Amino acid sequence: MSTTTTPPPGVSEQDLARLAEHWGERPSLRGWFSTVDHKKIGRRYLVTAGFFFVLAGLSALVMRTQLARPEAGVVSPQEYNQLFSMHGTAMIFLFATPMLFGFGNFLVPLMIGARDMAFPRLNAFGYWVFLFAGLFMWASLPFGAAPNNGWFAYVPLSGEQHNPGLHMDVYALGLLFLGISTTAASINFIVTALKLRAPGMSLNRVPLFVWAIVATAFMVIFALPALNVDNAMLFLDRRFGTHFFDPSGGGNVLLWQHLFWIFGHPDVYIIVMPALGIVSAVLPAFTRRGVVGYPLIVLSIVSIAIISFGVWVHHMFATGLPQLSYSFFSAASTIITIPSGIQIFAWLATMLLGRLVLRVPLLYVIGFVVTFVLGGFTGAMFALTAFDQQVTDSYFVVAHFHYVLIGGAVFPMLAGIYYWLPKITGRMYHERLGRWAFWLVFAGMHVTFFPMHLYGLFGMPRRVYTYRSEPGWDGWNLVSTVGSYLLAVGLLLVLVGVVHALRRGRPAPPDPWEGDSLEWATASPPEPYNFPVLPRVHSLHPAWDERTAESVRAGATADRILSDGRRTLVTSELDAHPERAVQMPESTLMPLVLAGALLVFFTSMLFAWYPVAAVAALAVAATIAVWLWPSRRPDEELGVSG
Ligand code: HEM
Ligand SMILES: [Cu+2]
Repeated sequence: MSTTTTPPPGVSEQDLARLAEHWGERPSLRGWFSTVDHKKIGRRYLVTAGFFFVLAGLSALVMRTQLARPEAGVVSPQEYNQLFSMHGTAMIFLFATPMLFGFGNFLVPLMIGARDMAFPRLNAFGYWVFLFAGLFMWASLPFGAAPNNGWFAYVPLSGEQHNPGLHMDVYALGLLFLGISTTAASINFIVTALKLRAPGMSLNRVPLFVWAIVATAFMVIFALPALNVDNAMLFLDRRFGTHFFDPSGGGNVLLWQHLFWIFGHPDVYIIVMPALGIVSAVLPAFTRRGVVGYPLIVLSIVSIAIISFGVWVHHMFATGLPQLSYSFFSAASTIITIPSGIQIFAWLATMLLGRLVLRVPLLYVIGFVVTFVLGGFTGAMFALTAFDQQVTDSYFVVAHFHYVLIGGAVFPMLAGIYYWLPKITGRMYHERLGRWAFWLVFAGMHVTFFPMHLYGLFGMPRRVYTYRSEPGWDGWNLVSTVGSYLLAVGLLLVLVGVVHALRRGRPAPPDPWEGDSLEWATASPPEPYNFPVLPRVHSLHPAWDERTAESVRAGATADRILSDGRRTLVTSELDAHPERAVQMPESTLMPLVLAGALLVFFTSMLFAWYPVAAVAALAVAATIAVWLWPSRRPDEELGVSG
């Protein structure tokens, strides 16, 4: 039963018709390109990031095929360098973060009971920039011009002298371009979660997933500038003869590494944190109880966000920095395991105290706990500098971070995909197909990456395109490769499951799981306006709360003003007290045009067509001016009766 057919009492048919008229879009080509609906944009983020994941995964399969046997010749060393660099760069920047932001885009407004993100046009703009920047980077691979110096692009190897050609220009410009998108999305998440929460959703009633997204957004705002500055300096060094990283000109090589890891370490948490938020969101539905220790989890989210900025040097223990700094960063790296541990224990307690419903999303959550704890364990070993210096740049490291990233991000994402698929598509998935996929993914992951610990300890270095036959290396490498194919088949089955659901899936009811947060109080898929009346929140689990349901029945915030246009409610930051209604922007092509102008700018910078770049820069400025030109009537801020 969907909320369209029967309006909740207190809302008239006319109200619904008015809402549909203001928020709905006629399906047309222009409408497709100009939409600012957070649900459509969120879906596009998920699909596009999934597409980049497939490309990065195929790169990994080629690498694993090359490494199956010693002295193989599937790819050349130059090709191998580009493959692992694009694989790592794309997995981190074009898949993990955008995928999680896709979940955030779709879910944050629904979970907080709003009608859209705070800045819908900025949201659309962020998506187009992400798409264009991703294509910009991937397009270099078929031309043999892809980044080729690893995902962290250390100088001097990425400098002009050692690395002529376009490879590292693609890296620097691509990441600068992409950074615009990530920054825009982060600002949007912060403002949305602070200002658009449903009345009554005070800070202690904000869903853990939303907390996680907001903490992540803050981390992005503080961490990303370091990476942007780094890449801008790299590009200037390479193209315009500056010496930021060149010691012969007074520059400093380690400066790259410091700035990179000031960004890069928090980035690990930027990836894992929202994924942990997914776990906290999924668990209540499959344990039939709220997550244990809400305040402790919030505290741990906030402290991880802060401490993660104090540990970057643990990526540089082999650089010969002062001994004392090693001790400090080693200690900080150990301390950060505490808040992570708190969350794990809270989830375990939730599962122990709850009544488990063993569906596919919960399987992935269990797979996540097992895998992530193993990855955390090898990570704690690195915090010992002596051990770190032994295994640095060996396959042990590759094993460790795939346990963390696949265990800590990919498994939760898969849990999230199965959990929210009914909400996003309006269709249920096939349970048995989902289970098969899970077991293949889980087994494939461990068969691929567990042996890497071993041949890493036996001394096999990472980033080598081939190796001599050596006892302990040959056999285990073959095992890894077989595992990676197993994993690929499992992931393919996930995709088959999604397509099957879209084609054949049973229509989903509004709340198939009895979830506890507000997205389940909407239709599946939600109407363009999300909620017929904005709900009033009375507890941490509004969808389980009779009072919230009652408030919807009573038309709690069915203030005429809220259905009189494209409007949503602004509330106060701390206790979510209604302040006013605001007019939300209509669909527009502006975001696409601006992103397109930026694409022209970055492409012409890449090929050194500076006059074209100058014209594109003017076009960017003009578009922004048009975008910001005041056009809305001054009555856009409307008072509402509390
Ligand atoms: C889906 C299955 C995956 C397979 C089979 C795989 C395989 C590999 C292999 C073989 C390497 C080592 C290349 C080398 O050092 O010679 C590698 C590196 C890497 N992978 Fe993966 N990977 C997978 C998924 C992921 C995911 C999901 C992420 C991140 C979210 C990721 C991030 C990285 C990074 C950052 C590197 C390091 C690249 C560098 O050295 O610069 N991988 N992967
Ligand atoms: Cu780190």
